Amino acid sequence: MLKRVVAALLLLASAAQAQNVAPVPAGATLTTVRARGAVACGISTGDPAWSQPDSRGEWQGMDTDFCRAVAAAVLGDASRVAWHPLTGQNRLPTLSVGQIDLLTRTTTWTFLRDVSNGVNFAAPNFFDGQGFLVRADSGVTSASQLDGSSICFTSASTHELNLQDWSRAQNIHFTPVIFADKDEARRAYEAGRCDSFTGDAAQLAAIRAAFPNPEAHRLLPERISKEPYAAAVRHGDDQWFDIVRWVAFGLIEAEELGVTRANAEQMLNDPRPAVRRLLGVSGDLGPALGLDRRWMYNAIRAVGNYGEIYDRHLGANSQVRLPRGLNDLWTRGGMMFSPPMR
Ligand SMILES: N[C@@H](CCC(=O)N[C@@H](CS)C(=O)NCC(=O)O)C(=O)O
Repeated sequence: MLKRVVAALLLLASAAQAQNVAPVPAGATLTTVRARGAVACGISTGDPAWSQPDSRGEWQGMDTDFCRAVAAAVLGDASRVAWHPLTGQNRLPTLSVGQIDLLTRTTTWTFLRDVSNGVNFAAPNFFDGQGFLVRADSGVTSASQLDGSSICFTSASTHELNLQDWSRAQNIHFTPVIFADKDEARRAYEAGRCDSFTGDAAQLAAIRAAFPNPEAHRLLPERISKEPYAAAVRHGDDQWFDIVRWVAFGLIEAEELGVTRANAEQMLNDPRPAVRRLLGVSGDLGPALGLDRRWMYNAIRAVGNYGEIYDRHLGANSQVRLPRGLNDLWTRGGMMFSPPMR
C-alpha cells in the first residue's frame, strides 16, 4: 500500500515537473517595474563598447544591450529602460538602496562585492582579465618590463588590489597614478603622464580602438586577474534574480541553438524541442518566471543572441575586433554555457 502511495506521489511530482507549475505571482521588483513601465538599469557614464551614447544619444554597448534584453523579456519592449549612468564608486550602493533594478556596468563578480553589499550576481556574461596598454614606441612588449614604471588607473575598481597582488608576486615596483574618473585616467595616459594604463583588457581594447591612432598603442599579452562580469540585483527578490539570470543564459542558449534576431520568427516553426521551449512555443518557461511565454523571443528579436551582441560591440562587426576567446560558446572551447532550459 505504502509503496503504491509513494509511486502515485512520484508520478504526480513528475507530471507537475513535466507540465511546469502554475504561473508565479509577481514579486516586488517585477511589480514595480511593470508599474513604472521601465527597467531601471545602472550603466557607466560612458564606456566604449559597454555603455556609451551614440551620435543620436542612444546608449550602445554590451551592458546596455543586456539591459534592453531584460526590458524586452519583462515588458515586451526593449526601449522601456530608465538609464542610470553611475560611477565606479556609486554603482553598488545605488543598487543596494533600491534606486535601480539591475546593475550592468562592467562589474566584476568578486566574493566581497557579492556578500557585503546586499546584492547577488546573476549569470556571468563576460570573462576578462586585467591588462596593460602601453605606447607602441615604448618598446615594452611584456608586463614584466613594467618594473620601475608609472601606471595610470581608476580607483573604486578591482584594479588597485590586482596590481598589489601582481607586483608582490612578480616583485615589480611601480608608481601608481590613481584617478577617480576613468576619462581623466585615460587622458593622463594619452598625455604621457604615466607609462601604461591598466584596466580590464576588453575595456582597454575598446579604448584603444577609439583612439585617433590605435596602432600607436599596444595591449600587452598578460592578464593579471580574473574579471568575470555579471549583472547584479538586490538581495531579497529571488524571482527578479531568476529573471535576470535566465535572460543572460537564454541569450547564450539562443546562440547555441542558432536562433538569431533575423530568424527568430521563422524559428517559431523549428521542430527542435529546445528551440520550441526557448521561444515559448511549448512548455511554460516564461510563465514560470512570472513573464509572458514569448519572453526570450522578445529579447532575441530586440538585441539578438549573445554572439550577435558580442559581434556588434566587441567582435567582427565592431571597431574593436576582439576575438571571442573565453567568451565563445562552450561548444567551441569557450566558457559561455547555459544550464538546460527545461
Ligand atoms: N571590472 C572592474 C573594472 C570596471 C571599471 O570600473 N572600470 C573603470 C574604467 S577602466 C571605471 O569605470 N572606473 C570608475 C569610473 O570612472 O567611475 C570592476 O568591476 O571594478
